[in-house]
Formats: sequence, C-alpha cells, structure tokens
Amino acid sequence: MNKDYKFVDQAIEELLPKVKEAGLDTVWDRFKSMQPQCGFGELGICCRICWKGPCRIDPFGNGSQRGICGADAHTIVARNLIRGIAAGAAAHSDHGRHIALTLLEVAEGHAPAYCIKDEKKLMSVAARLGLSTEGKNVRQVAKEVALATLEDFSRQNSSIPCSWARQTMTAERAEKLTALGVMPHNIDAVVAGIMNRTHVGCDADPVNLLLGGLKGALADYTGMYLSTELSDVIFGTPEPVITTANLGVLKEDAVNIAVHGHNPLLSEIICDVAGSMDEEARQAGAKEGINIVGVCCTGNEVMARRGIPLATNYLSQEMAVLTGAVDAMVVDVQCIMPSLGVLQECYHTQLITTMATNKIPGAVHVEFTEKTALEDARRVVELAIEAYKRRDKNKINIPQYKETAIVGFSAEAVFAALSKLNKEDPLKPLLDNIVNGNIQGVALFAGCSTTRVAQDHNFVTIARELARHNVLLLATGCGAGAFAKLGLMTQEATEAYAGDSLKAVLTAVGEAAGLNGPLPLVLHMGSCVDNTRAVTVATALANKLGVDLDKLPVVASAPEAMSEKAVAIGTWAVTLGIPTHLGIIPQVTGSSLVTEVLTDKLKDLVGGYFIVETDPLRAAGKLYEVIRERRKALGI
Ligand code: BF8
Ligand code: SF4
Repeated sequence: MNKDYKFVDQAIEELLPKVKEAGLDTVWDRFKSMQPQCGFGELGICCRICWKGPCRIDPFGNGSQRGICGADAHTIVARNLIRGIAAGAAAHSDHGRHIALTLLEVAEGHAPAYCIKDEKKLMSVAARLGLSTEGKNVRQVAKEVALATLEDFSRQNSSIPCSWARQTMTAERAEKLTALGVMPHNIDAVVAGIMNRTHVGCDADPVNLLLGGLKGALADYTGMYLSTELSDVIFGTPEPVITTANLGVLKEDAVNIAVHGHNPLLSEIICDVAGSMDEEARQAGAKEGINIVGVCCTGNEVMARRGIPLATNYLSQEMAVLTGAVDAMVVDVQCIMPSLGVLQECYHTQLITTMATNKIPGAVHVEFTEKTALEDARRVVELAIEAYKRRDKNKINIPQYKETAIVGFSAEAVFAALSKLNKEDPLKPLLDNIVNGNIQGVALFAGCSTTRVAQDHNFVTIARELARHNVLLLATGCGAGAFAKLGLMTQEATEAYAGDSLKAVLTAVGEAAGLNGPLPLVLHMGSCVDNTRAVTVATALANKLGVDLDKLPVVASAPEAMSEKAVAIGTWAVTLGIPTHLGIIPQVTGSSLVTEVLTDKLKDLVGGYFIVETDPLRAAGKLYEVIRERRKALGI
C-alpha cells in the first residue's frame, strides 16, 4: 500500500487498510510498483510505430537523436500525440454512432425499449441541422436527424464540414478553422487519416502533424456533440435533480448494481426494468430491493438524467467492489479497469461485460443489442440477484460517506433557470453579471482522475480558489464525480466557498428557479461527452456578445487528465479558443517544438493554448490571470 499517498476522499482512506488486510492490491499499489516509470515514455520520445523499433531519443543529447528511420524527437512526439487524439476521437465518436444508429432504429420502429423522450429537443436539433420539420411526424424527423448525423461519419466531399461541427460553434470560428484546413468533413475519415499519416515513412513534419491533431480533435468534438444531443433526444435532457454521491450510496440491505462505463443505452434500460424486478430482489432477502448506483461516466449519465446516486469516479472504481456490497458491476465501454476481473476472484461481485468490443477476462458476458435491450437488462438484474445470494456478510465494508449533489445542469437547464430572471432574454442576466464583474469568468473542469496526483485533490483545490475569485464553475466526467463525492455540488458549498458577488448571482438564480437557496457551487453538466454542453453555453454567450469564442473569459481545466479521450477533449477546447490547463505533465516535453506549439504558438493560430501547471493553487492563479486578461481585452 502506498503510504505516501494522500486521499481527499475519506471513503477511500477508510477502506484502503481493509483491502490491505485482505492482501489485495489496488491501482495505487500497482502505481507504486511501476516506479520508476519509463522516462522516455514520459517525454513522449519512444517510438514503436514500426518493427525496426522500438527507438528512443536521448533527451540529454548524448545518444541517438534520430530513430532508425531518421525520425527525430519532434516527429516522434507529434506522431504519438496525434495517435492519442485519434484514439480519443474514435472512442467518443463510436459511442456517438451507436446512439445515432439507435435513434434510426427508434424512428424505424425496430427498437421497442426506446422512444423519443424529448420531442422538443429533437425539433431543435433538426432545426440546427437545417432540416425542415414542417408537416412531418416525430418519427420522420427522428429518421432525418439520424441520417443527417450519420452523414458526419460518411461524407466523402472534404470541402463540406461535418454539420455537427459547423452548426455548433460561432460562424467566425468555423470560418477560421476551415481556412486553417482543420474542420473535419467525416469523423471516420479523419481518424483513419491520422493513422495513415503517422504510419512509418509518412508525415514527418511536426507542425503539419499537429494540425492533423487539431482536425482529429474537432472530429472528437463532433462525435461528442452529436452523442450528447441525440442521447437527450432518446433519454431526455437533464434537469436539476438532487441526489447523493460517494461509496455510502451502497446499501447493505439491497441488491446493489453498479453501472459503469460511458454509453447510456443499456444502463437506462436497466434503470427501467429494475423497478419491476424489485420484488424478486426482496424474495432473495434484500429488504431494500434493488439499488442502482453509477461509476464513471455511465454513472454521470444516469445521475444527471435520473438522479441515480454516484458511487465513485474512475480511479477508485475498484473500491466499489472492495466494499463487498456490489452485487453486479455492469460495464459497457471505456475506462473500465481490467483489474475488476481479478477482484472478482476474492469478492462475490459479478462483473458483467455487455459490448462485443469490450470484454474482460473473468467477467460474464451478456451481449447487449438495441433490439433485445429489455431482455438483456433483465438478464443483468437476474445475475445481480443471484450474486447477492452469494454475498459474504463478513466482507462488507461500506464507508459511510456520501454527500448531497444537485446535478443535471444541461445547457437547456441553465437557460431555463436564467429565464426565471428574464423570460424574454435568458442570457441577459448571465451576460450582465459577467460584464459587470459579479461573475469574473467561467471555468469548465473536465477529465479524469490519475495516480499521478492525489485523487480529486487538484479539482477541489482549483475550484475553491477560482470560486473565491467569483468564477462560475462547470464540471463533467470524473471531475464532476470528484465534486459530487466531496460535497461541492451543494448549496452549502456555495455559501462556504463562493466569492460574495458570485454567491449573490448563484442565489438570485437559485431562488428564482425554486431551489430555496443558491445554485450549487459547481454545476454538473454530465459525462465526458457532455463537455459540449459547456460549448453550447459559451457559443450562445459569444454570439450574444458578438465576439468569437477566443475572446470570452472562459477557461478549461483537466487537472488530473489521464485518458486519450482527455487529450482529444483538451485539444478541441484549445482549438475552439479556450485556454486549457493540464495539471499533469503531458507526454510531449521531449520535443521543445511540440511543447512550444501547444503552450504558446497555438495562441496566435486559434486563440487557445495549453497551460501546464502541476501545483493546483498556482494553476488557479494562472487561470484567473487569463480570465482577467480576456476581460481587459474585452474592455470589461
Ligand atoms: O470519459 S473523465 S477517466 S470515465 S476519460 Fe474516463 Fe477520464 Fe473519467 Fe468518462 Ni472521461
Ligand atoms: Fe524507429 Fe522510425 Fe520505426 Fe519509429 S518509425 S520505431 S522511429 S524506425
């Protein structure tokens, strides 16, 4: 056990010694035994792209300065980076494609478990895509929306940008990015293009490669945007809901089912069928029936839409199993630790994989399809009830920590809350308060948790510091999970940490929206793909102010970033003009050129750039400084 590791989350702190007693290892133990980690990898100067390699560049200038093929550190770093972006884009957009195909099946009547829950959103999406809805019924519109969306995966004319990219940013931004040649026309083609140009003996120009990376990041943005919006159409657009978060949401007397991963297609149906199977759980001895909890971004999805409690975020997913109280861990795609399959050997938890492309040794596989979703979900719940019967009561250790979390702040929910202050012009109160300085700026927290820093610590430290400076805080993904677990999505947190003028605005909006108090300190915008919700708000603000996104006092922070998806998200945020903080050292510093482009030169090109700062208080200071700079440039 890593004794030096500090935990902000008391639930983990409490549970870890018990894990040690049981002789099990966790992500933190494996991190410790992995030390020292490979310095070449950390700098991004190791290349395994062809089998003449692996090659590595000597960072001190004494040994090899080129790989066997002649690639130098700049080429190698740039290639590695943009391959990561392509992987992130592939992950998000495949998720999006799955949702779009499901919408098509709903429209054609082939997916009985699903329906169009938010017709209003469907119509607004259709309008945004330039589709006429007049005289068409809901299913016809849904079909046209699905087909228009799928064109963003199949268009061959590279001079026509993806609709979901073009229609969701300011016109000025779209023009700028088109002129730069980085607007995607076809998500799949852009991902394939990156794999192609980074093959041995192809693109060796680091700047050209990085431009390809920006395009890949915008393909990621496109896939994420359509994923969020079409998920809202099928499952409903989140509205504020009060729930709870952290391991204390597990119940000793219930069949606990943890839904984990990213794609809401199965977890939503599990929530639907669980209610009807409560009696079976009770008959198995679970006095409180079935208790569904979330982990990672599937958790964020069902939390934001249904108020399902969140058990934990990425890094501590093993801890959920180690409580001994999770009967089934149902996983779909992405960010699922293979170690869960190993933990099963010591705990009764049934790990259930559900996607053909995401299997884990040790798990039972229940193949999910949209056509059989109801039966699949029932099978999952049955397996959970069976596992409950095998529970070892002596192994149950549920840390009694949980916090209230007010979640579900979609862009629509934010606009709706603001409309209570000004029905005709909902954006005006927000804009006025930004202009008069009551709100200094907006910070979006995104990204993962990682063993490289004490889990959740950077998120919480930076957020409190920015709130003190009257910066409005938004969060998604595992950042949102951190804030939910640690009580920053509460009205009490607003009272405790918000600067006076921010508190006054959050109180005015919260009161008007019927919350009997302020909005929570951090607004939960959803899962990782839902980062685009923040873009919806930012673009509306930019359009209203008549400026491009790179002029807004808006910043982003991924203080504990880890995954390739996070690399892609950070890169599109920068490409849209948003200065973006990384709290870990990205694996690019082996190239001075790539580092300089990312942290400086991009500013001239697109307005956004990366700020790397591992100290959270200093990071908050730098972000606030950027906000002040932008305010000054706007003359506010
Ligand atoms: O998509 S924040 S660890 S769970 S990658 Fe993964 Fe990172 Fe969490 Fe959600 Ni996003
Ligand atoms: Fe080495 Fe070049 Fe092959 Fe990379 S592509 S492994 S640098 S020879």
